[in-house]
Amino acid sequence: RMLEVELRDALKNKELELYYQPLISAVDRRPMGFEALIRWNHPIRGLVPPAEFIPLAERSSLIVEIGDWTIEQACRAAASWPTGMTVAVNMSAKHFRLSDIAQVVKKALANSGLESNRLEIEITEGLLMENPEEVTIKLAEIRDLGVTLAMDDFGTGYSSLSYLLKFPFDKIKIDKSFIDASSQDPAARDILKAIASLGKTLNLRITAEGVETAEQADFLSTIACHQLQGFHFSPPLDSIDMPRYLLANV
Ligand code: G
Ligand code: G
Ligand code: MN
Ligand code: NA
Repeated sequence: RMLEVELRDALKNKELELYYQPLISAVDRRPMGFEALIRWNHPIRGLVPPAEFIPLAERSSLIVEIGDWTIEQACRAAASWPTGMTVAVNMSAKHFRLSDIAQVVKKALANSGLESNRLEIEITEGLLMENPEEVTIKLAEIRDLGVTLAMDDFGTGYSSLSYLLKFPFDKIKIDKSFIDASSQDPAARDILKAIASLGKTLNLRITAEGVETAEQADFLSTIACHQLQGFHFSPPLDSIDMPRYLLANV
């Protein structure tokens, strides 16, 4: 309750911050872009993770304000990065439903001057479950702007495959549980191989999340994943470390 009240002022007090985690080319191991990951710098509690406050924001229309701010902020940041670097933004299902989301995206692109093909929107299955007609129209509107649509946490939901059939995704992000398991379990490696092959057939780009070891990275490169993301390469970076990373790696 307390936290929910404080969250209302967090935006105004500039306590929200976007961290950026590199998305690494599986081919040449250089950064291609970054995923924006929101954090709340609470004056007393310290860094509050999104898993704790996004659900609170989703209980009210606060998620719309936070979501609008996030897209705007991420586009402005990316416009200042070296040419070609992309930015991926996580989209709350509630925000998507409550707002004219294509309009929000269009405005953020215009305000920042970011080319639309440098923005990616990450969507989880939760968003796709209800009202598929409305969701399809909204996703198509975003994609028509030239923005990339990525399915996040792929493989964890009830019907990941049927969603690929119904909705116009460009990219899938394989959930980190598969990458974790691949270190021990040959069946997990077979599943990863099959997903990579599916991606090739369906013309979807593939990102592997939660890559923590060189062995995982090498395996994922071998099976032709496109992008790798995880602590093996870099944690999400704050506003101090991000410019340093860009200088050193881009
Ligand atoms: O960064 P971290 O691993 O703590 O993120 C945990 C979860 O919070 C992830 O599922 C991620 O998708 C979600 N998340 C991170 N940043 C944002 C954001 O800006 N908006 C929304 N809606 N979710 C986010
Ligand atoms: O949006 P999504 O649920 O994919 O959010 C990714 C989450 O995974 C973020 O909270 C990020 O901090 C976290 N993360 C990023 N890289 C790694 C990693 O290598 N290992 C683990 N365990 N978590 C990671
Ligand atoms: Mn994500
Ligand atoms: Na994910």
